[in-house]
Amino acid sequence: MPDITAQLESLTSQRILVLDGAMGSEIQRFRLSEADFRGKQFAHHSHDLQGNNDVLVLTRPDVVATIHEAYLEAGSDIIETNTFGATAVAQADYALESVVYDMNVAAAQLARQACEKWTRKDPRKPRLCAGSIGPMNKTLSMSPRVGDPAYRAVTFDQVRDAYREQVRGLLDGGSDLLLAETVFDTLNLKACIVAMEEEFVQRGQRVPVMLSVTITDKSGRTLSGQTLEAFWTSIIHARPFSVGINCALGAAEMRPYIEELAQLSPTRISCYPNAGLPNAFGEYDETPDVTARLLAGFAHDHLVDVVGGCCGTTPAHIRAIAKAVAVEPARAISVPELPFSRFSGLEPLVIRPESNFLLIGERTNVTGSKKFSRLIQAGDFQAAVAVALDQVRGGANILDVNMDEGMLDSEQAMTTFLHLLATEPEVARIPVMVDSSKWSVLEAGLKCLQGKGIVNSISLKDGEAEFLRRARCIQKYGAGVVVMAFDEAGQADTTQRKVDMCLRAWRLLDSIDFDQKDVIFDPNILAIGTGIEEHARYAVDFMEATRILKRECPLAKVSGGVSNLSFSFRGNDAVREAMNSAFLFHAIRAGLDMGIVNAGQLAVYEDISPELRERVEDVVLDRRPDATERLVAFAATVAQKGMERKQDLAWRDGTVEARISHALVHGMVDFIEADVAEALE
Ligand code: THG
Repeated sequence: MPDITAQLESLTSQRILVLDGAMGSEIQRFRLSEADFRGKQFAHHSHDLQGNNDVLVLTRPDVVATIHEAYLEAGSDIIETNTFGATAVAQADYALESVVYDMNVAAAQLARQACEKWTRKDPRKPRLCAGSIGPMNKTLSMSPRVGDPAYRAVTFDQVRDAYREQVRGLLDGGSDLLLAETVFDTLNLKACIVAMEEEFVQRGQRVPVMLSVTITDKSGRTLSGQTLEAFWTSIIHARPFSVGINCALGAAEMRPYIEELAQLSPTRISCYPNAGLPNAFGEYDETPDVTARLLAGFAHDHLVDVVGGCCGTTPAHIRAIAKAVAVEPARAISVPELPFSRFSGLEPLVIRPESNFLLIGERTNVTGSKKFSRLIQAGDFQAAVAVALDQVRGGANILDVNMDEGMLDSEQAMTTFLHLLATEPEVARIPVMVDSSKWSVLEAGLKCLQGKGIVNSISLKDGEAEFLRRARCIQKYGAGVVVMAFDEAGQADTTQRKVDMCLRAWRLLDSIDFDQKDVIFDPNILAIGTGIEEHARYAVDFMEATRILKRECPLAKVSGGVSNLSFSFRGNDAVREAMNSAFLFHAIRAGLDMGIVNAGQLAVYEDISPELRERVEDVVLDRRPDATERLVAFAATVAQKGMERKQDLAWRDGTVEARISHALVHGMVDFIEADVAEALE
């Protein structure tokens, strides 16, 4: 078996490669009848088969072979198998689930034979066959029922299993590579990536993978709402040979998106547009020379490595494209992989060295909010989504979701809630952190996220083998991971134990090639001010551990559950907020990148009154033995209410500069328009 990856790398370093064009419209030219589609094999099948193009590899292989021939003759380097809809999910419409594997094997054999014939003719131009994997007619991120947004027509496991069967057939039939295309719902693609990965592991062999998304319109988003960069962030863990765009738009409209992708992705870039935008009759009439000129322009500007055609393109288009790109140089661009952690919801979240501290909204947690818990237990998921929205409007950059409650079916609650969140665009923008102490709940959550989320958490509590098993699984879903400083003996409390446990986990993750940028350490924020002497150094030790971990593992991030710190002052929000905020002030300086907080309810450090601040910092920084006593005594004199809750409008008396500055620091939008208007005068 030749190494196809090496072959593709070498070919694309020499020239632009050409895919084939549309299959469907070529099939239409044959004006096949119901009897043609049925053939002998399905003469008495229960369902009409006309229009089921995928079945033709079994019933009219001559037609499919003729089309492959035409594209190879026109100059395609890579042709696609006729398997766009050959999955059990899509074939259910025709009651042909039982022959899906055979379809994929037969289709791959047909394409492979045609390729081998043309490679023999001219060995200097090797031809390769790509197993085509379509998006399916059922989608994991959107509900087909208007009145039931949490409903899904299909489960992640069904999609994954259907793709697994297709992938197995395509590989058994001899596909040189796999091409998952026309992706409009990233979660379907993520299920496909899991299927590919599992099949590769079972076979002990991988083939190159090409991934191609569809940008539906000028919004620059997928149908399921992701921006291009969010899409890319969600699937890059597949380590594809190429990432690209096909369908929906013509080359002219696709250009800005190809430019964006070519700047972003260290992979090769593919592009196979439709023959322009459809006319009033839904037909494509961009001529071969126009498509070819546009694609040659992309090649000229070093934007693409692989080009071809989608809907409306013909062998004449491919011939023109092949001719036009033959005179362009290979792209020969290598985009560096930047050392930034990246996560995504519908939009990307990139953590750069200069990024601000990130807020992870804590209130969508049944153990962390009485209100949220009450809503979930009552089944009022809509109102629970409003809690999420509150966190986002309060500044949350990531949303922590936890359903660990004895009375709940936590897997189901997690699934329903995440399905609903996906339909609230203001919330779905940001990445989700799935929070649970049960692995099955974490995995249920991963199966709902089309973006790149974060698992909260894994640890060495159940030993190294279990830790690695979970880490590998997270890798397959392409999520980040919070690693808690916890081992077989229990929770780390001292600086040394926190660092040791995190570094032990780090080495294990490294042994399985876990992306370092996807690792988030949590060295345990534990309650201080409890009156117990051993607890006095908890905050200081957390900060010290943070400093060391950031030094030892510069690509990793550090996070923590900030509100834990002030548990012993429950009931006195003013003191809790002051403690949390003073802690954050110092922990961020020690390198803390993000924290689970009540977004929208954080006190501003500078606003804490000097007496309170001094007493709070005495406790946080463990500055004197009687620190807790003094804070407890002082706490009794401060209002029990948190700061943000009472509207203090004294700041409105300041100058316009001071007012705008106050609004920016506190994230208040109420007066900003009037203040800005005044400032502009
Ligand atoms: N590390 C990681 N994950 C975590 C934690 C951590 N997840 C859970 C928790 N700790 C972080 N989340 C919260 C959420 C809420 C509160 C504390 C931590 C909290 N809630 C109020 C209370 O209990 O007093 C509830 C108030 C209400 O009901 O309105 O303090 O450390 N990786």
